[in-house]
Amino acid sequence: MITVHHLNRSRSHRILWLLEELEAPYEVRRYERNQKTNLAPPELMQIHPLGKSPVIEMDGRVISESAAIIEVLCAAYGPQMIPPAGSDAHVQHLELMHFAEGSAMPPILLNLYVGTLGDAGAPLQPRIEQQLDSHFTYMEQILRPSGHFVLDQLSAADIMLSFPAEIAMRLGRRADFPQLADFVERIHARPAYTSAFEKGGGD
Ligand SMILES: N[C@@H](CCC(=O)N[C@@H](CS)C(=O)NCC(=O)O)C(=O)O
Repeated sequence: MITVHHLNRSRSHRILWLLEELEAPYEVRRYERNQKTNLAPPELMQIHPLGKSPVIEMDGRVISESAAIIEVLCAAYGPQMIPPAGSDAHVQHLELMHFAEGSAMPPILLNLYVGTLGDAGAPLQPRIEQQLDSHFTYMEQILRPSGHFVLDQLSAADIMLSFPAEIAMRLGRRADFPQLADFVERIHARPAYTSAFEKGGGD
């Protein structure tokens, strides 16, 4: 049995969504963000020293980092979600699995944190805006006519990139990035996405 340590309004939705797509057996332990600080509760530190989510327990291992968790779950339950090793698509897929957290998320987080500084953060804002634009534009441009990032069907990269794409929409960038907006609409319409949302507590 897989246990998903799920924090509300977090990247761990990716994991619930994947598990629902793969119809894999799992249980969810839910954690709520502190209403004032928005941080994870200290109980998550008892599962993993970073105290963040997602974390899963599987086959006696505690596994963190959404991309790593997704790779492990696809290897066990959904090899069709990752292009065959040795293909061009596999290399592109690998890049995007890393791009999602390693490149797309840093400007999003900087925007969040620097935004709390008010005028003190103003000198950094142009660079942050430029980086947000550059990463969202890249995502917009590489979306395929099928509405997926790599294959013409759902892949693990689509699941990893769903989080920054949703944030682009929350930042009000729908009109600037219409392909990304369609992507977000389409994933939200998937039954597995909706049931993952409910399993996660609907928040
Ligand atoms: N790179 C990690 C990021 C994990 C992460 O930062 N999770 C956030 C939720 S989206 C978290 O747990 N934040 C709560 C906190 O930092 O207290 C991943 O992809 O899993």
